[in-house]
Amino acid sequence: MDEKFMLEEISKLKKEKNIKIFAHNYQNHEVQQVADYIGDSFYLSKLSKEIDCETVIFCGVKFMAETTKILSPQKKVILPVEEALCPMAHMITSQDIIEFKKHHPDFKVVAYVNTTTDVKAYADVCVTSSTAIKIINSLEEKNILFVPDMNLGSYISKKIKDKNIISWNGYCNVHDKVKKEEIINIKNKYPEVPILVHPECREEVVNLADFVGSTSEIIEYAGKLDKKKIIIGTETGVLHVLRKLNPDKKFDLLSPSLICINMKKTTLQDVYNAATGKGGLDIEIEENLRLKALNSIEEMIRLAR
Ligand code: CIZ
Ligand code: SF4
Repeated sequence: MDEKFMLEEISKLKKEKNIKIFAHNYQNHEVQQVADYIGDSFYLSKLSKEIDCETVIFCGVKFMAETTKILSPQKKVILPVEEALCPMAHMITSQDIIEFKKHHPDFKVVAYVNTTTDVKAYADVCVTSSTAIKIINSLEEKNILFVPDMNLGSYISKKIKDKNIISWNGYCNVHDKVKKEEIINIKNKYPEVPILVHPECREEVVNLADFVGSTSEIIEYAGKLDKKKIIIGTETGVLHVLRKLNPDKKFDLLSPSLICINMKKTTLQDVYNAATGKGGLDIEIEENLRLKALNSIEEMIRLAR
């Protein structure tokens, strides 16, 4: 279908049906251009409650749309592409947590938001990459099980020395692919150019970076840096946001492997189909499960303040 036609129709349907479009920083440019709000999962989670609308079309992966539904069940929440899943979110199950707690009753379970609703229901608190350190620091418990990302877990445990943090063995198959040799090569080639990476990258990559942070932290830091060229070590979608905010700076990707196929599944056509009501997944969550998962998400929002 013609892009101009879809853009106009989406804009009309947004008004007619009181729809807001949320897009994660990792989405395609064509999707970001129709979004009312673009950001990381923490920002978009908080907005889910604050924004008054009938329908949210959530362009991201399924756990993100589910988080919006958990926080704001009266809204219709549509994930444009049902198959847009985060593989890392499926590297731990609620049964794994139940088993762990049975043997380690003195541990607090901290779940990265990149988890299923089922896992969130059994976790004590959720965190995002932009809030993890603050939230874990504020917990009274010394013993922490962090699930599911081992790379983010190892980064956090290096930053928080006075806690005993055990990580699950999950990983993001996009960030974890970046090799130490790639960052060494870039550093040798452009010694003056700062490299900003996401903590979902391996420890050996994170150790060589000039800055480590979530997408929102990378965007903020890059904006303040007085440099003409910056290398980015997170999913390529962030480059759209960075280039729009900093037209005078040049941004390159640390590695060609930084493309999340799940984040790229959503196209403008899918957003259009979702807006017309003819496509996408209408997120539904069983009420008891929703209330259990809501606890750990609300705890995240409270502790991140
Ligand atoms: O928290 C998020 O939205 C993710 C998945 C990455 C980031 O750092 O923003
Ligand atoms: Fe999941 Fe990694 Fe894709 Fe983010 S970039 S959605 S963590 S697979």
